[in-house]
Amino acid sequence: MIGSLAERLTLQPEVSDALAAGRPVVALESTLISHGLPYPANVEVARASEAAVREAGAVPATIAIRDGRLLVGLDDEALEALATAPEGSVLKAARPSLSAALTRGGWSATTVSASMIVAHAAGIAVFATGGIGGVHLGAFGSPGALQPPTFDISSDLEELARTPMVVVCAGPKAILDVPATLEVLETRGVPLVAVGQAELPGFTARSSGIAAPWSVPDVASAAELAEAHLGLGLDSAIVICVPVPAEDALPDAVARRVAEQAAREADAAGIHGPALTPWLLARIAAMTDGASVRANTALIINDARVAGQIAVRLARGVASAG
Ligand code: PSU
Ligand code: MN
Repeated sequence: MIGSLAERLTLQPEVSDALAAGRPVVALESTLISHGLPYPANVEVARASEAAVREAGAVPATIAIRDGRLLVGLDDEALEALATAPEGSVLKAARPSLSAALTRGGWSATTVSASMIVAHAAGIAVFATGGIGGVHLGAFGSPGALQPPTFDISSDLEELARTPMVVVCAGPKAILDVPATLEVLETRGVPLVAVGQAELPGFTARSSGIAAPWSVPDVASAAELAEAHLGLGLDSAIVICVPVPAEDALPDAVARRVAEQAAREADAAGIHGPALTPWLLARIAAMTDGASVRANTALIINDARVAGQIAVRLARGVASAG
């Protein structure tokens, strides 16, 4: 027996103490550190996200994989190691690559899907990321159908459908086919709710131009809905979408234009598979002269803060929190 998920877990003492005492904990992913953002923005955002969770009154637990162990909570040295690892040395681990990540040794970063698996195994119910993965443009064929469909649909969507958790993000990443992503989430029974606006947040932009399936006025109502959802025991996640802070947002039209252009370039360059999302994010950073990195950084920290606030409310019991 090589080891179940539970046997592979290594929790930081602060995290296990908080969980044992029923205090609020927020899981954070690590692929955005290793594959999503350039250095030093990546390590700054990792530290600032942890600080934002703490300010809200919760304990942060950044998740990653090292030498066959599922790490729940990273110290500063580990964050730095992940952020500065030579290109290509950190595996991007998702549900389908989890066993490979554990057997190869060394560092792997966890995507939304792998982070949710590990967080759930550790007993953590609230998780923050930047933008969830979803249906890539062209997954169901391109308009005019000159290209065959790629079927590139992130394993994040499957995970959201099968793991009970509160997932806080700034919407599906703008590089995706967002309407198709919403359709898959609906089919798979995953509620998605926008906070403070009727429109679905657009990742690095305030709005995606699409109505959110559901919306609530504020974080308190989001926590109430999340508590109700988890209470039902449906085994699916609920996705809480908070818009990027206005001062760091890309204009909606700019975000959409660069996302579409980057997707066309990736297609022409033959970029596929797990490399696609990091390639698109890096290309958009270059196309916007770093403005997308500022927006991405701001939205990740904001998501961590809101996840902290939700975790605090859930730990108290929303009803008694008033
Ligand atoms: N959010 C960000 N930056 C990222 C990601 C999310 O702001 O880099 C990562 C997450 O780890 C997510 C992954 O799970 O991108 C999706 O990759 P793919 O499309 O290959 O499933
Ligand atoms: Mn993919």
